[in-house]
Amino acid sequence: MLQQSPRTATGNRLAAEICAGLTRPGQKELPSKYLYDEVGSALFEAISVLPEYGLTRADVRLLRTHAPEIIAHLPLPVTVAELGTGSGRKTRWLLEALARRRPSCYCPIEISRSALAMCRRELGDIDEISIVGYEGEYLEGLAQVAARRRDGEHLLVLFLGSTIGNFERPAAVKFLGEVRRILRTGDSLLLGTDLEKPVAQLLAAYDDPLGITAAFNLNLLARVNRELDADFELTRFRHLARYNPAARSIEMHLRSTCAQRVSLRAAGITLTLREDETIWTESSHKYAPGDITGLAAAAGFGCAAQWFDHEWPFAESLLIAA
Ligand code: AVI
Repeated sequence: MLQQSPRTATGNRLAAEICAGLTRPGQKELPSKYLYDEVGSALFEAISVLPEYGLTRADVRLLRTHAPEIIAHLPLPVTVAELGTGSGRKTRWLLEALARRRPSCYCPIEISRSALAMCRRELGDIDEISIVGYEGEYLEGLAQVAARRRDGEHLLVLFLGSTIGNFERPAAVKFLGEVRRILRTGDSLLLGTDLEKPVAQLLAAYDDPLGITAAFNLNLLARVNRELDADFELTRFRHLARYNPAARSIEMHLRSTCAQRVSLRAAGITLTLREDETIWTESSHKYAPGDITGLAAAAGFGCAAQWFDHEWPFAESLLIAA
């Protein structure tokens, strides 16, 4: 079953957000959530198995090892809502541990239709778990899941893979605060967070020698070409990954190799770019373990338990709505 937002509303939002980012005075930006169309989702799957990018493997190791313990913390019955599923592969460990205790419903929420389809293919075979997918923005989907829950049913929200790192820090607090407002006291949030590590290791993870991350980044321009009838010439842009020490984040940019003009015909705008000017496409913030409990508290959650991966520093935190 798929709950869907109207196609035109989704397309209008994409056009409005892309135009706002590209016409902003100063640094041009594109929202990182639009990296994940069908091609982008497939490229992200490839990134997640690159030797240089340990983040997904760390997330999976923690969930595989601790899923029964995580589930044991939860009051049952529980409905699981996941914000952004990717392939859904790492969620299997949690759902299988849950299914062993009680039949439950799993609600993946995704703006990417292809990721939702991938997730259904990946997880559709788990007996005792029924899947109800939501195509749309995270908070809108979560509000729908919360509105449909039965009396006495607990909600577990999964926000894995350190997607929280793709929010600016104040926006991360605001976002988790909005999640909290949709929940009831005692509901849970399992938050995956990538931790700080040496800059050289981070740069290698976000600028891999095969160029998969570069293709992932450039595909955003290809997507704008496809969806907004734009004429970005991809060979005139280079992937750039750099560490921002003040923000403790890795930034991805697309650097224009020459002065150029680009039209987004379906949006009715034309841009000019200077040589070496960049379009900022993503930030990936890294956290210290102590930051996570502070972030949780500021958003209205207490921390019930944390699990750490030491091979690729990464944390899984079970937060409870206070
Ligand atoms: C999804 N997100 C947590 C990834 C990250 O590491 O920030 C996206 C990504 N960008 C480049 N490589 C992977």
